[in-house]
Amino acid sequence: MKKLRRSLTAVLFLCLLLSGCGMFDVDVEEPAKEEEDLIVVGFSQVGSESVWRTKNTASIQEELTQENGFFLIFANARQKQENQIKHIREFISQRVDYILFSPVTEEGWDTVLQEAKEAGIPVILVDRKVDVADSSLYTAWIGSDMTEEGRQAGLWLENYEKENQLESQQIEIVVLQGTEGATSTIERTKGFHQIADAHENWVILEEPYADYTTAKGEEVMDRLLDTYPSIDVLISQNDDMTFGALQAMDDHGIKAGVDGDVAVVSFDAVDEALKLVKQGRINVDVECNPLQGPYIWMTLEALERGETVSKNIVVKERVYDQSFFSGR
Ligand code: GZL
Ligand code: ZN
Repeated sequence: MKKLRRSLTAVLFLCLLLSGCGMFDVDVEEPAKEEEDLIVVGFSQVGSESVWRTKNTASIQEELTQENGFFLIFANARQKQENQIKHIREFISQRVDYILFSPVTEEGWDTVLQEAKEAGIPVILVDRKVDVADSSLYTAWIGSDMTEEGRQAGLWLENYEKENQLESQQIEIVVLQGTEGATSTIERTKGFHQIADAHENWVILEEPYADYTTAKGEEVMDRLLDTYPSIDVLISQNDDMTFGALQAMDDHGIKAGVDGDVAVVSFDAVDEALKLVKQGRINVDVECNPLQGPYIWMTLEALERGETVSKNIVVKERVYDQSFFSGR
């Protein structure tokens, strides 16, 4: 019945248009699907703390469009869990078809996700994960293997140590961690330590949190530079914090990057950071792919067809080191 109504609407729309403006060669926009035909998705996003997050939001908004059959209700949580819990409760009262959210941190979701389950609304996690007792509280998680990202940073440092014959020297490392309790922070730290802990000459001086923002990255890196006179390596868990840390190093008259005083390892690999890799200000950038929109679209379409989807859907990504630009 719905399909019949839609095609009648389209024909009527076309007639009105052509009769109104004659037989011009206009490309007739298909009228957006009737509101009630659309799949309503409530999306609570972490915030807009980083370039990566902005790209992630854009990727999802570009796929969950009315043309693709969706009505997207977007909410920005400004990096606060209480805002996300409020969003989810609003989505439940609006009786959306799906709840999509990237949990700012992993703990504290059991109650509100139980409410979504009792309301019969499937929950899709994107990017970050939740630590809940009952994994049936969400249908699927779509994101990156961030433990592997952390390992890649460690493997690059192993190679750097070999290439510069540093195996017998003490390598002093500082780590700018992202938001405390976030999956990306937990897993990147875990992955890096899986490699670092095998090297007793790698000394991790301090691993403070800097919340994935440029301002915090600069502030924390400034304090680290004031505290530790001989930092050899910075591991920074996203490019936005790296931008701030580079500013702090400039202020301290310290050369960052290739042939510098401090080697810089970053994560996300956003365009602005890749330019700095090319310039040698950042030695290596471990990509975290923000383009999760298509994966989410495909997952929702499969669920709409009544198909089961895998619990964990991992997106593809790579590492951008100096060889990427020198073609070696
Ligand atoms: C990674 C994502 C992280 C990014 C940061 O999947 O959770 O959060 O690395 C963002 O830029 O703030
Ligand atoms: Zn200082």
